Amino acid sequence: MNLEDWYRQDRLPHIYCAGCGNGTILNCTLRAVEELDFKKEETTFVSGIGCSSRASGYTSSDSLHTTHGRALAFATGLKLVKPRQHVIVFTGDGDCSAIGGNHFIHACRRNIDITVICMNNNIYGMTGGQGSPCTPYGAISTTTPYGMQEQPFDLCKLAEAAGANYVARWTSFHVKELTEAIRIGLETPGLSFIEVMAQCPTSFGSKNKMRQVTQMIDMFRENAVLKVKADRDAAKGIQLSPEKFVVGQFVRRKNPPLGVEAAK
Ligand SMILES: Cc1ncc(C[n+]2csc(CCOP(=O)(O)OP(=O)(O)O)c2C)c(N)n1
Ligand code: SF4
Repeated sequence: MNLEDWYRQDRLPHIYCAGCGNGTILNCTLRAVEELDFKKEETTFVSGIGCSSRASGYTSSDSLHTTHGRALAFATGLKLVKPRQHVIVFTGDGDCSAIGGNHFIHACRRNIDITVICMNNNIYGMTGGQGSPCTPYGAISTTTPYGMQEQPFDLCKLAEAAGANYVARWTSFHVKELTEAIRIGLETPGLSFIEVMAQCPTSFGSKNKMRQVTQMIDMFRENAVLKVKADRDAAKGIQLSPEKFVVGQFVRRKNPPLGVEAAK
């Protein structure tokens, strides 16, 4: 199997807007799956509803395109019934942390052996750009025309605190690091959570002075701070400025997972 074989060709062309970050993230995921030499019949992609969640429909193995916010519930059921199956979830920041927020914390607490890839574009992209629990403070969305007045979730801190065995954050700019993180996530027993900051030029960039795709990519490149540097700065008492965010691996541990077949 090569990378192209993992795409469901008869579903192309895809629905994504020109310059959307989701395609890059799907490609990094399929590359990681291909590098690990997974077999189609042993791999299932699961997703909820949203632009991000459409990704599962473009894969050539079995996939479940479920209901909004419920991907992790479907994925948990699947993994418990078929513990040998590689179960990979595509979700959006709204799908994962708003309507699906409770499933998210409990999937992490259970440490169910699945890999969750959250395409965080800071808003509800599919429905026209409403604010989500991940909309940055002050950002414009259709439901926050004067700027978001609530603080956003840090999804990685949430996943780590709730019990996930592997947690990392990258962006759609960091394709090599992202592919590597997904590969490590797939190899780590227990819940692996990979948050990917993704550009949505249509519903987010256009309202936040980043009409051009390149402006969003530049923003990722300039504002992403490697975890080692952030830790070094924190030790010196230097605070991260509000527009910056940390990327890298936050946790990789061996807490007992759920859904891993017991050794006979
Ligand atoms: C139960 C239910 N409520 C609301 C919707 C409408 N809806 C579809 S996608 C979506 C938001 C998707 O946002 P996100 O998960 O962040 O994904 P994105 O489109 O940004 O990738 C909403 C509210 C729905 N399909 N089902
Ligand atoms: S609305 Fe945004 S997230 Fe959805 S396909 Fe278009 S650019 Fe991508």
